[in-house]
Amino acid sequence: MIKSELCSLLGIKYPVFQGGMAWIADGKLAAAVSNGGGLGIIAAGNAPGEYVRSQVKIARELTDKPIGVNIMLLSPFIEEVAKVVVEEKVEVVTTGAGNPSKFIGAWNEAGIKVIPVVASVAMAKLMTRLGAAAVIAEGGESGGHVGELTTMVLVPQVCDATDLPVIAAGGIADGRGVAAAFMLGACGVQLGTRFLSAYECGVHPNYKKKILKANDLCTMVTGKKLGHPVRQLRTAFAKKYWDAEYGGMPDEELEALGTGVLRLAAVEGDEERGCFLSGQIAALVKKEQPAAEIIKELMEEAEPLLLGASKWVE
Ligand code: TUI
Repeated sequence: MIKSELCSLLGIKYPVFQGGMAWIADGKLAAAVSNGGGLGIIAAGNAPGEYVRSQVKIARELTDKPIGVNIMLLSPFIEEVAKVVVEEKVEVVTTGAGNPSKFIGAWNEAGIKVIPVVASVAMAKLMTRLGAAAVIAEGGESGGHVGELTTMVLVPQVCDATDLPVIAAGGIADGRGVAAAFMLGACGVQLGTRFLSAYECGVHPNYKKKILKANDLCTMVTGKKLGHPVRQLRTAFAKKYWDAEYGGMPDEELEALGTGVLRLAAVEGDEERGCFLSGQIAALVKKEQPAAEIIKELMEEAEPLLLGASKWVE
């Protein structure tokens, strides 16, 4: 069985996190993942504090295992969400899309394990100094907000730069990806796109259908002009945004074009106007299945690969 220091640090059975996908990763999905032995993570996204509190309560009804909340640092409700996670005593906070320095002290004092996403070596070093419990090294293969570096390049360098446990993310959807991440020095993995296909994932059926139909070239990155690049499926909306971005649309109009579109995709399943965030690895997501089965499959595939690594050496 695959074990790592991440399991004892967090009290989880398998070193697998479910990514905090805005408008998608709710209390029900997080509880299913935690019950399956991984770490389920509720996405705060751009939602108010009370939404996050309600989802934590839903998860607590469904599981007695540790859960996490992902805090998106560009959120307009960041201050209230930062307080809610303390009041609700969530075990783990992960952060994304920015620098969580100003919150780490208060979260640590509350006994929360703080695990920021880092997209560079400098950020990994800073988070280590400020008291993070671990870091997530997320490559640009991932869905949603992306950094410059790929997983293959980022993970070993972050592992060299910190003594903290490193969780690899971006481009991992099966046991081969898990094994590869461990070979690069990670002691855990985070998957988002793969968990979109979980039965317990309440995303709109049109979203699941698009992920299950995706191929290798199905995603593109938009939003560089406004400084927040996001990876999404190559849809009608993505092409329209791209044309606007590179056709000289003023920043305020671009901002408006990108507002509310995640909800349209995740909740309404709007295939014309929605923004369907996805990782590059969507083509490896083949069927809908329970979250616990996904985790078990990942571990069962990765284990012989790690055990058999010596086959390459004479
Ligand atoms: O955050 C994510 N994925 C996301 S957030 C999101 S919602 C949204 N995003 C952008 C604009 C509007 C709405 C959808 N998907 N993943 C974690 C992640 N964090 N990936 C990359 C980073 C990152 C990048 C740069 C973290 C820190 C960083 O440096 C910050 C700094 O200030 O130096």
